[in-house]
Amino acid sequence: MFCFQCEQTTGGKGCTKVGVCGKQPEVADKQDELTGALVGLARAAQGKTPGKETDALMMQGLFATLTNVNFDGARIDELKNLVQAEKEKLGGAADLAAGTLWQGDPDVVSLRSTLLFGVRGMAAYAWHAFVLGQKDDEVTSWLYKGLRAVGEEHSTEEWLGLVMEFGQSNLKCMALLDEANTTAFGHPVPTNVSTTIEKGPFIVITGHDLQDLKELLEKTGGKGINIYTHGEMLPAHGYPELKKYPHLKGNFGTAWQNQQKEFDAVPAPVLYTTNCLMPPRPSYADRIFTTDAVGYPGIKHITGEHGQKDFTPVINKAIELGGWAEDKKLTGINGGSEFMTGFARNTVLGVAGKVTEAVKAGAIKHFFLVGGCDGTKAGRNYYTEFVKKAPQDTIILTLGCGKYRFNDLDIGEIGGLPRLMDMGQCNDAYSAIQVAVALAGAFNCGVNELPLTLVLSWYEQKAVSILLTLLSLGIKNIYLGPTLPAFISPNVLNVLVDKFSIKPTSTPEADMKAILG
Ligand code: FSO
Ligand code: SF4
Repeated sequence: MFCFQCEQTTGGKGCTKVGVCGKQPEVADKQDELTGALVGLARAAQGKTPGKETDALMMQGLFATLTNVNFDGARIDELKNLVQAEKEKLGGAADLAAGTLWQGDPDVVSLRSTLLFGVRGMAAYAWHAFVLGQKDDEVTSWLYKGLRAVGEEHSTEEWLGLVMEFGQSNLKCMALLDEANTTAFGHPVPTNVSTTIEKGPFIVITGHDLQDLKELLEKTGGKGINIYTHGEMLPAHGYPELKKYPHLKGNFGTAWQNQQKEFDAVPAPVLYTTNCLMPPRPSYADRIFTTDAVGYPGIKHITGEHGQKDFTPVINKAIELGGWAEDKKLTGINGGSEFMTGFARNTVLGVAGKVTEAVKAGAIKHFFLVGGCDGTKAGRNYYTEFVKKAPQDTIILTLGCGKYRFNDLDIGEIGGLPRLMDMGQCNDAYSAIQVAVALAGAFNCGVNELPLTLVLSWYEQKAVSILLTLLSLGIKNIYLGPTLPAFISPNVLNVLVDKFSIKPTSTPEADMKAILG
């Protein structure tokens, strides 16, 4: 096996024996074969208009190769067979030999991998929009185009051009998902989310799929079962069409990397709708369920398309386990008992006048977007410390699961505006971009001239796709941590530093000083 697509990769170089994530070598090899088959499908589709089912298969196939999504070799094989059958229907083409993905000149491997991982991330977002009935042909066709490009030779300039073009395509994809989410569930509104679990049966739902949450809420209504979000599902509480369900009670636990500790000894089932799934411990393996792109050998999988899923096994498990006998007070990482969410673009732009006035009056000196993914490395305390050290006249925008490092801290307000605003899931980087563009408009300057610094944490391929979008927008001086991607070769890094002044995070003190002077 060879895999270096995520931040925790072995030795900062690549997993070759087994994944740090728990991925077994035969599953890694099968995922490479699936990728090769998807390249074949993309080739077969060239010059044709693939149908909706082919598009869905393309998205699902890519989604299943993301970090911490699918560890089930049988499911990966099944997907590969479906992809190959679909390819034949389109007239056939050669698959890309799996081994060639990671071979060749280090800079070419680096650029090819960057594009591939970005496309994987975008496919996940495209899929979430797709299940809500939204599709953008430009975005979908870029999945095919990107995969064809992965299987071809290009000059360095061409690769860089493709990567930037991809970034623009992913911007459209995030816009599409934003449209899909807000059309289906309304615009998020600021919402306080409790960390206390009420007594009685409950279900924990994790991942990013808001439609799965809605269907689960519908199917559990009036049954005396409460629903708690976990991880990237937390922002669901801000959406009017989800928060209206009285049994959507609060949030359980924190970010994905704490699940093996947090799910132990909990008298409730957990439903995984997307990443990040860690190998389940025997102490709780019998009460977790996967659905959609997620899979793990031996773990019960809820099948069926959205709208037709049968959650009965999860519901029965919740009733059987019964929950806690008394309300259980849990807290965030810093001991806080509430998380605030719902500061997506509509809410923030709704107070844009107030924000610009506060900047002009000197009450707000700087904005930080401290966002992205969480992970296991001890160095990720950087983000907690950074937020704690941010001066009182600064605003922190956040998104993604990295926020659990600090989202239970009370860091106060500026003129009635909370200093910490959670914009949502990682894909809601779209909201942050919209806010930055609006602020730049209000101040009649470019985004790079704003008193705004992006301090990002990355972990897996969705974060890669977002980073490429930010770069394609010409955003400079991004601080990136906790370590730089293993798939970025020294020469490619030089290009990124030259063109975009990307900076690896150092210490919160030094970075804060460099930013604020
Ligand atoms: Fe996190 Fe996992 Fe959003 Fe990722 S739960 S790490 S980029 O899949 O999704 O921030
Ligand atoms: Fe290693 Fe990350 Fe790949 Fe898992 S996804 S095998 S941890 S690089």
